[in-house]
Amino acid sequence: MASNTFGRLFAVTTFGESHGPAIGCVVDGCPPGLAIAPEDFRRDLERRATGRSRHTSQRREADEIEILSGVYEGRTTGTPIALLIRNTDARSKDYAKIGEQFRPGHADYAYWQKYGIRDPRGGGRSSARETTMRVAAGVIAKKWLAERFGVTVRACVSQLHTLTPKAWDWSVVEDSPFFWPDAAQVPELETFMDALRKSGDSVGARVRVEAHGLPPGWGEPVYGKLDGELAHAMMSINAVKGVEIGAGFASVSQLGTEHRDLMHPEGFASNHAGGVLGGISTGQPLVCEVAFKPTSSLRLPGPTVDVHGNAVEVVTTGRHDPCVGLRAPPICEAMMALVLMDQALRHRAQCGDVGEVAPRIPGGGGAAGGNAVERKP
Ligand code: EPS
Repeated sequence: MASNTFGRLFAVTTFGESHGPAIGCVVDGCPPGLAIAPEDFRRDLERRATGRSRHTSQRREADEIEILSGVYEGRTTGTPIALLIRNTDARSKDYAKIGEQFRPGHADYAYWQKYGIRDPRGGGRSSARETTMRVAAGVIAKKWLAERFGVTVRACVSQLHTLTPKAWDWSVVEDSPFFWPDAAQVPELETFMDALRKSGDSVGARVRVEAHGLPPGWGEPVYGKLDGELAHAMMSINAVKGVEIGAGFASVSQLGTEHRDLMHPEGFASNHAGGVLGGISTGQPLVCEVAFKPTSSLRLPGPTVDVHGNAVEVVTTGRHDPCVGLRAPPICEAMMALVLMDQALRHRAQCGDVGEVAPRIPGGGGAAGGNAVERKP
């Protein structure tokens, strides 16, 4: 299967299936000298993991990372970093029937038509289990970006089905079982999710992901645009159906005088651009929103066809998330970090000698650490 590698100078190749012996990745192009240990991965892997609450899949994976290469005496050596996580809690018998049937809305059918063969256990290669290794690679990128440039990346869930935050406080997101920026609303979300789980149905979610502290100049016109590669990165995550940068689709109904981010020596007045102009970072916060579709593995029966073309009724067993988007913030952060790390190295390679030729215009649309873009209706 081709296209398992993401990035050019910081290139991450993932491998493995949900119910295979292990999943892993090879991170090639990491600069030497970065301190990395298994403990560095723990927090983000736990943030993404299943079983953190009753609102996610109850599969219990230890997600213990093994560093197989590329690190000597606790520091990266510049050689490929191979990371491995063994699968320890797969229940393949849950998928016995699915091997012959296509779940509506799932990758099953498209994989079958393309390859003529697939590993149906736990979704195989199309499983969200693969995102574990994106998060692992993202840990390396996040650490380098923070140490080298002071760049930080954060994400939250900004919509669950039709529910949106009534207040916005980034400081409560990490303590929330839903990565939700309004602590007072959590009981409402719990009631909603409990009813949804009982019903057997699933819903979609929107994730907001931001990077702060970027210098201007990262990103390449024309085909290597920062926002273009960000869209590619986010769309490559399982279940993603839409990506917006800055004002996104709301730009359609804006006037030019509303959309443009006025510039003053003391700062940008807003950030409808989402931190990117001409595919290149402006130094404003990079802001992206990602739409996740409802999970397609449902225990509620529905008509479908089997591999022979017969009409059948499909019921999915197994341990599934009623809303995959609820576990997605760490994955979106990791993908944004991979894009930024790759672009930072590419910028350094071509334009490292240019320096900053104009005085830097600060922030825009809220001070660093605040909401970078006004909330969209
Ligand atoms: C997934 C199906 C479930 C989830 C899995 C993603 O797998 P299983 O049926 O084997 O429990 O638990 O998520 C993870 C294991 C993970 O680590 O994210 C799917 O179909 O995508």
